[in-house]
Amino acid sequence: MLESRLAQLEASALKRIRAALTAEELEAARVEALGRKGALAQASKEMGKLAPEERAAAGKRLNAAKQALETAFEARQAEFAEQALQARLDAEWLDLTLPAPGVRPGSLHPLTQIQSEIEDLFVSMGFVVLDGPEVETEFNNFDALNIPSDHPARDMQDTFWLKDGHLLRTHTSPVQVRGMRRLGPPLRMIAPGRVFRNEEVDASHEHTFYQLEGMMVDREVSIAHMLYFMKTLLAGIFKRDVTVRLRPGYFPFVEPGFELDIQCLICGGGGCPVCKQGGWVELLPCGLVQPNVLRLSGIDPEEWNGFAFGLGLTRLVMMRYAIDDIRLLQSGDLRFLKQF
Ligand code: FA5
Repeated sequence: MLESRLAQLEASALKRIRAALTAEELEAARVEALGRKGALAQASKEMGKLAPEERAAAGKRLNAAKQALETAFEARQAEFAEQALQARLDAEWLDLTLPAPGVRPGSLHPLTQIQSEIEDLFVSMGFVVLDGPEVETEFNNFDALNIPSDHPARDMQDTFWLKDGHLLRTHTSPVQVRGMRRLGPPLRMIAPGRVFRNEEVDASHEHTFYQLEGMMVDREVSIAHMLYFMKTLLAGIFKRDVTVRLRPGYFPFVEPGFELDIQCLICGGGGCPVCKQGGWVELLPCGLVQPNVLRLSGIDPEEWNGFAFGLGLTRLVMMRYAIDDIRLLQSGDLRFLKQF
């Protein structure tokens, strides 16, 4: 009797195992038939009540049923694993023939590009490229440039003062002073660098921007020399005719002093926020070096004279690439930088 029950039990458990559609259903079928309190365990307990001669045959039948169910269970489990693997392979399919996205090459910042072009140009004309500290002494930034402490010209450049009396240089002109003292005359130097001013930021004014100082000291330097180098500079950068105007300018360290303005290349001179609607952009102040400036750096103005200019490098970059807001240049915005 137990044997025929085992046969029935095996048949119905096999049916359930084979019909299981999910791992949960399969596990439930397994527990019911093969679990510790399952049907087979129950039947096994009943064996104790059988007569010894029946017990051997029933034991064999029980083992056979157990074997058959375990095999069916493992087979169904393997089918589920195979299905899961197939589903994953379908979902995670990769097309290895697609072209790779590629490495996007980096590029130099437009300021760095123009700076090195100007450096190459001036080096080819016998100039040296000098560097100076961004934290300067008051003496180098002002006094040595003929701007004494009570001089109103100091107010022209709003200064970031540091606690110990030093300052963040407001222009690259202190590098002239360092160059004259270190190298002496004759001297041809340029000095590109970052400068700082405590002023209101707008489309054409930054608190942190770049200038490029130029200076030549020799025995007979004239305004003609100065104009020659400045024209060569602009021709080298713009590679086409640009309209400039020269007007008198006041800087205590040059005499006479000039402002060289460029007709705004953003609006073509019609007026825009960059040129403050005036059509012209201040770009390249310059002049012949004030004798006092030479003297303060140990050069005899009876024997030597020179010219100097202070190019607004950031503004030059804006003009060359028609960038209509100076703030873009230091924004770190990749959408902007990717264009160069
Ligand atoms: C000076 O800084 C003088 N040291 C230049 C000089 C050197 C004159 C040698 C004579 C001889 P100025 O303050 O004008 O001058 O600045 C020079 C240039 O820097 C300006 O023409 C302008 O192009 C640029 N500039 C000035 N302020 C800013 C600013 N806030 N943001 C961006 N560019 C500026």
